[in-house]
Amino acid sequence: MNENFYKQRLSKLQSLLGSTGNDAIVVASAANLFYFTGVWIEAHERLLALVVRSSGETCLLAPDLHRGELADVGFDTVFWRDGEDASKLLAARLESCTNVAVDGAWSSRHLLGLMKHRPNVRWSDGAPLLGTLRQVKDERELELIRRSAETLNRVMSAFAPRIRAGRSESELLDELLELWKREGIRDLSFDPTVATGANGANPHHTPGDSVVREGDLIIIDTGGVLDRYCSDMTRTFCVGEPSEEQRAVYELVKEAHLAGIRAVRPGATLADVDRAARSVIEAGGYGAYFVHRTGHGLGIDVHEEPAVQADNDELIVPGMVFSIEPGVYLPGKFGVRIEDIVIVTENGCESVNAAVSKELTVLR
Ligand SMILES: [Mn+2]
Repeated sequence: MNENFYKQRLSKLQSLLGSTGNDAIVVASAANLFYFTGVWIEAHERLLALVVRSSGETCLLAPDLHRGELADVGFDTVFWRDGEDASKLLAARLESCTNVAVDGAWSSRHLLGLMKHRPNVRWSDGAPLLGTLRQVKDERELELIRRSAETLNRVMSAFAPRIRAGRSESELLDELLELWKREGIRDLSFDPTVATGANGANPHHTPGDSVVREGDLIIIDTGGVLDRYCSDMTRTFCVGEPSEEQRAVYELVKEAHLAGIRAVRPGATLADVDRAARSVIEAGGYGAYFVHRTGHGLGIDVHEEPAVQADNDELIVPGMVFSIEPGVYLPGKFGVRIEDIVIVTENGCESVNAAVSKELTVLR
């Protein structure tokens, strides 16, 4: 905790607590705790939480078995042992608090225990507070996100030539996982999507026994975790010659993706970006088949704030990081999705996955 950026994050959180009328917040997810402490702990069912009060006081409540990992963390820490009522110890740290925000990712059983000990507190969802902080990245985070993306760019480039007719989705998945391992990456952002032919019409298809056939479009969506920061990219390839419809839909999604990227600049809203991408697909007559938001924030979590969607009127600011990933999904036929992660700059954005081509690639 000797490093300045952790202190800066904490003091930003304190002032957000003040400006939103909260006396304290309970921070609890592994990702949120990492953001404020630099230590990654999966506490599973045990209670691990950081209390931050608007007055500036902080206290970490942690299972005793994590004592070693937390030795240098620099917070006032209360360790508890199995058999103790950890929520009672936590409640003691919320003495005289009236309004308390709670990490949205905290387990409800811990919250329910805490509520029992503090019946007069008004509780609220702390996810918007934490999301607001984390959605604007500092230079150090941006560098980690770029490096994580460069690893993914190499993996995707090495993987594409291995896609051929006759290979099954699960065989291809194994090769993809092997390429990640070769880069030294063991944690993935999520289970990869390898979806060939009609399976591509399911945005989150799980790879199975389906075999790639000549004339299939195949969607590959993958990402890894490097130094705790995620990457995420989707490309759609064609195995053999595409049909007229496949080509037309591919070009439409590519245009939508590029229109989304062009719409990203400080001062525009996230809804503007969604509209820019969606209107291209609507104008092409496929609006009903673009069934999800245009994108999501990315950082320590693969899905975080901000959501790039129609109802998000929040202004875009430099340092935000999110995906632009329009798609068209035609049931029984095929799907197309193209996704890059972009970093918002002073006058537009930088795509961290631009090194991997978005032109329709025909694999043979
Ligand atoms: Mn994504």
